[in-house]
Amino acid sequence: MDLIARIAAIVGEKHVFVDAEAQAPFLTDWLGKYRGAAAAIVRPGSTEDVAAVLALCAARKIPIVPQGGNTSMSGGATPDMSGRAVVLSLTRMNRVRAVDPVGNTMTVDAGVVLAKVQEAAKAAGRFFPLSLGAEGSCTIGGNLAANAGGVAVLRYGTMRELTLGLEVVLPDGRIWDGLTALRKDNTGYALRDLFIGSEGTLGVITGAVLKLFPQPMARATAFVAVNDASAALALLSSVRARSGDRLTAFEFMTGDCLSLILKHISDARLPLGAPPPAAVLIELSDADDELELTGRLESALVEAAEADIVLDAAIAQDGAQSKAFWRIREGVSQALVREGKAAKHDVSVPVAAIADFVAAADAAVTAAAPGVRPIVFGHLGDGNLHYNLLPPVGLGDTEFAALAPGLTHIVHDETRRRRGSISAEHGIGQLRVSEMPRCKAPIELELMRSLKGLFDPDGLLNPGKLLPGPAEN
Ligand code: FAD
Ligand code: 2HG
Ligand code: ZN
Repeated sequence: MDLIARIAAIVGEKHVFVDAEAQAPFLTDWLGKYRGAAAAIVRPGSTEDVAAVLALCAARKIPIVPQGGNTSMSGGATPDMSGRAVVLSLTRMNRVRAVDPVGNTMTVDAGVVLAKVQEAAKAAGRFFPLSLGAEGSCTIGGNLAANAGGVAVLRYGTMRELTLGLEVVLPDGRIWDGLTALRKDNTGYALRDLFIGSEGTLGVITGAVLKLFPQPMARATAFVAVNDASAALALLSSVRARSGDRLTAFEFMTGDCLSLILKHISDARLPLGAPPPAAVLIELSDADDELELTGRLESALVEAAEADIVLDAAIAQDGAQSKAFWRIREGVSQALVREGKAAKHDVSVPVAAIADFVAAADAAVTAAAPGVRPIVFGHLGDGNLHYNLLPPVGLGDTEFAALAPGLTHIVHDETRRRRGSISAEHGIGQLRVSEMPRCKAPIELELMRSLKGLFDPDGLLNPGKLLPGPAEN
């Protein structure tokens, strides 16, 4: 029997897509930067289906590209153009398996959409804190494979810190049942943490045990105008001193970023009139009552204004206003896509070095490419900036594409100079794979390759992603 017929016998014929129209949405990425081809798109309905498909493909040396919501910002879920790969889309596996309100855990299939997990936690009187712009379509499996961050890392940590157990199918089809809900387990190497952030290169995640938290009863949100990243950094210290770990989000946007949002996102409104030089979106959350929390935020902002750190500020008066503030921040990625083809960077540096990084990177990229437009925003409280570069006005996509690798080197060199990382949360995927030999120590690459060889000796899982081939060293 041929491969497609055998896979259809496992998952059901209607869950195998071979015609071009049905395949199309799975073969390009959210940014529209990459295109690929596949032998089939396969939608398994259970862990056993995944195991059987992987065993079959391993025997025939067929590459597998795991895919969740396909919202990767690094081309991580798009196959290459060879047409040999099977794209394994996990979105049919979308059950919340169990909620344990005593242990504060939830066990889910990997294909559950993040927003559904948040809703299920809420329905159980609990809270699942991972939050990001793509939450209506990204999946828990993708969040795990990418070790997603988002806007609440400051308080709750990344996906790695929100996860207790995993179920994973290995490239040869064996199932590792690591679905434990233990808060403490010191029995050797942390396999769970190896799979988290492995970008689908070591195994296919099919289930997870997630941590739940108490529902925050109160929220206070402010949109604050500042002069630059340096003022934002001073404001971070000042708000933190007043609010401690109630500080949940601290999101930075430059004035150019705000202008771009106003240009492209029709329902976004700035609370303080014309775009300031830069702005910060701050959110506090707690079990306190709303008045007490708003009071804390207000005092911190008054103090900062007296110290000339803040230019102006608006505190949301109700849920609708808070949502409107967040709409501004959530519109950035879409606004960027509408403006043009940006060179995207997702760097992290020590928080204290962030203003210095922005100043140095801005100076270096504009010297190298006069007129280039840095659109800088991100999770400043985590030391993570999305340092996007738009082409100079009038320069075509092809001409800018030729400049982009040099600009990326500049941005990444400024990052490394500060002992930072070239990917804080979006992962390496195919976008940054050529940067790995420049930015990772040889010993790190050697260890990563050894691990890859151990889990996936034939290199069948998500080839071309994360790890450069030996020739690219
Ligand atoms: P996919 O895009 O389908 O896949 C991502 C990677 O995971 C690929 O390498 C894929 O092969 C692998 N993978 C997927 N499922 C599995 C599985 N079950 N087992 C093994 N490997 C798997 N990211 C952030 O961290 N923070 C943000 O704030 C953020 N904001 C975003 C905003 C927008 C508008 C968009 C479009 C994206 C954003 N992202 C953000 C990036 C992206 O949404 C996240 O990385 C998300 O975690 C990806 O989930 P997904 O299900 O879409 O995964
Ligand atoms: C965000 O923080 C996402 O909004 C997307 O991580 C960033 O589009 C980007 O560069
Ligand atoms: Zn982000």
